[in-house]
Amino acid sequence: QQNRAQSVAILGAPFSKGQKRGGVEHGPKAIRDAGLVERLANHKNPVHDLGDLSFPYLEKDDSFINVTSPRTVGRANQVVSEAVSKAVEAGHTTILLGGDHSLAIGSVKGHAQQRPDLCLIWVDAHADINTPETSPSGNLHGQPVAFMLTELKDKIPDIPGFSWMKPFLTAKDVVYIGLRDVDPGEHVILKDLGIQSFSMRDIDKLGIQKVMEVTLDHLLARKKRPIHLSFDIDAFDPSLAPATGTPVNGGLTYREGIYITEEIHNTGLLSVMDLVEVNPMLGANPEAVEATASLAVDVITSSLGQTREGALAILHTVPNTA
Ligand code: HAR
Ligand code: MN
Ligand code: MN
Ligand code: MN
Repeated sequence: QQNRAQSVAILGAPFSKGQKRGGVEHGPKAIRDAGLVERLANHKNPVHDLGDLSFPYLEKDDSFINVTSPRTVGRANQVVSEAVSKAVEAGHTTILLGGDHSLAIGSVKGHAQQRPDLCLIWVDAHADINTPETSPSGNLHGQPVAFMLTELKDKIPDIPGFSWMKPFLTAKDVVYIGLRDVDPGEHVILKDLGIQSFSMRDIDKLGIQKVMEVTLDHLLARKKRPIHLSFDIDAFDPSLAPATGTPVNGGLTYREGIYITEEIHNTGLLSVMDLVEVNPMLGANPEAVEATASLAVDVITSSLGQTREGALAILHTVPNTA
């Protein structure tokens, strides 16, 4: 157990071109407005909000095969990759606020540049492991993991905008939690590569405690190494996280979600975290949006050590009355 206390960096990534619905680019603002920085005020180490990244606007970006906005997504991810790499190099535990989940390509890549031995925990209703050929939608937010894996190298055509990107992760370094909407091509890939994954059914059957035990054992038993947590808010049940682009019924409860992040915090190995797919334009009303953004804040603060037992022992004894 490594409990080296680290400073925290927050990076906003207001980006939506990995999918076709507007609004997810306002995710970083919604999460900040829900009080992220204030909620981290008691954090034992300095918290640096590095503001929002800016992404170049590309005027011409035709689809490639059926992949939408390849150059725009590729370029944005290059920006993300450099920013995450720099923040990790500076010694920060880094939090990337999305934006859509295509941003994980750059985030995990930038992280791996500094920590090539990292492992990846992907919490999501979706596996996001379509290749451009298997993708039913052409949306890159449904494909980021496929771009990372060395085993899928020959299955990924040369997409414009991605020449800077070479696969860098192997299937045994990845665990999925929360899956319940997996496309046929994705199912074959998960099975062929033997990727450790826990669907909602597995959580029902085993319980979240066992799921986390096996997850951390699978990734860390041989060697302690940095964790990249890529958390898609749609992993939660839509009753808790309605303001998101592709909600799927039967998701994580609040307690399951927070247990996942508490267990990850307790390893002392969390190094980079993405919190993606909060879309403040998709809630039925302001309360729905606020609930989703506030849940995102809870997930982040819990990953950084906020506990349900009572936080940060400032008082070591109960004060006596005078
Ligand atoms: N699997 C579908 C596709 O490839 C839907 C993906 C939805 N993705 C996200 N990220 N919201 O998890 O298009
Ligand atoms: Mn600093
Ligand atoms: Mn996702
Ligand atoms: Mn998802």
